[in-house]
Amino acid sequence: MRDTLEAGPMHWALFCRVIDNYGDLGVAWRLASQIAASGDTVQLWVDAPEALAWMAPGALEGRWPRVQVRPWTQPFAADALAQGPADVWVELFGCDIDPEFIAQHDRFTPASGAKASKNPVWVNLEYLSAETYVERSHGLPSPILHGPARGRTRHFFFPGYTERTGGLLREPDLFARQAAFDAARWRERQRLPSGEALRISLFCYEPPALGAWLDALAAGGSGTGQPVQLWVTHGRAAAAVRGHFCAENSVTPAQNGAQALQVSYLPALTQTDYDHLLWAADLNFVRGEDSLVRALWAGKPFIWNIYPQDDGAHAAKLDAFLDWLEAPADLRAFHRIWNALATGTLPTPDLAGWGACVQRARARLLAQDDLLTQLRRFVHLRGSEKG
Ligand code: TRH
Repeated sequence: MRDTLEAGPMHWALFCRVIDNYGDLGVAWRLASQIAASGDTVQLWVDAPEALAWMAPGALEGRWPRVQVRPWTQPFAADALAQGPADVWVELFGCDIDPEFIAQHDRFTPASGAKASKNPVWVNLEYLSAETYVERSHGLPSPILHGPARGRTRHFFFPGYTERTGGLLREPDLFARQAAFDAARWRERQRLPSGEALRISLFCYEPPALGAWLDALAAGGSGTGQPVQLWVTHGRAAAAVRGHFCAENSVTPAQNGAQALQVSYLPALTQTDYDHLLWAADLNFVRGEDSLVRALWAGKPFIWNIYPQDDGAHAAKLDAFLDWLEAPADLRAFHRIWNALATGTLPTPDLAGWGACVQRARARLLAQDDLLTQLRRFVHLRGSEKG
């Protein structure tokens, strides 16, 4: 690899396969846009980029400086190296770089005098977890023994919550933007109701406890003595809430501000506005991976709907996260019921106590470098080892 510090901006190739939902693409886009904002160039290869149309308007049309989103098709694009070979290859979430991309790289002959990375740093960026294997596995090499990449080595890079992991994505201006954020104006722009209320954002799968929780809110049971404004995100969360209120025997929520629960259905927000939603609410319900991180940065009390895995592996993952969070007993109990790992009545939210817990966790995270800073350092180190 060329000396990245001396040679100026680097060129990155990111690979992402969308499994379902928005998290894979959401993380890929955050990483790509942060790399580009730092002055490097990025090619993001993704098999289903359509959701970027609302997540990051302009991204698909090439209106984002230094980021090129390319469809990851079969056969693979013949002109993958039109912008020159990449210095860094990143596979997101265990996907495999297209063999044709590697073959094109190996066939590439730089124009005379041009510097070309014959030996890019190859990173596999893994899923986020607070489990202990993450610290053990972060940074490990994995030599490739077969196929067109035989002889190369890729390295595992694990995001995480502790110093011995790769950290979390966090853009440099995040807290300055948060401090300048005007929640009342944002709510007005989104046409959300005004008035004093407990404001709750809801982004979830289909938690079995959802129906009983909605009915309790509609019956005046927020536990805080305040009426509730529930802001429901588009997609599965909206379908689940609508489905519940259409069902017989559910308590009808308010059509106006007079009742205990007012429900607002949101359009698909940009990633930036999704952050704003989390900053404007008093209590956030998040899911998956990326919105969890954003809820931590928002510093508000939150409940996490973990992505359920067929083998039940999500139970240990949730416990590890709650341990790291140092979650109090009632917050743990809420999580276990919300994630169908226990049954019973959901505890009344302790907004002050849960919020303080999140803020302490955020302070611990802020003592560590963000993911891109760490990834860059990692890439540079691997590059200098190659010489
Ligand atoms: O959509 P998710 O459930 O994604 C999940 C997880 O990432 C999980 O780990 C993965 O294995 C699985 O998909 C396949 O939740 P997540 O991770 O929070 O991603 C949602 C993204 O969508 C996030 O980047 C925020 C963004 N978003 C918006 O931009 N606008 C919106 O209106 C909403 C609701 C979300």
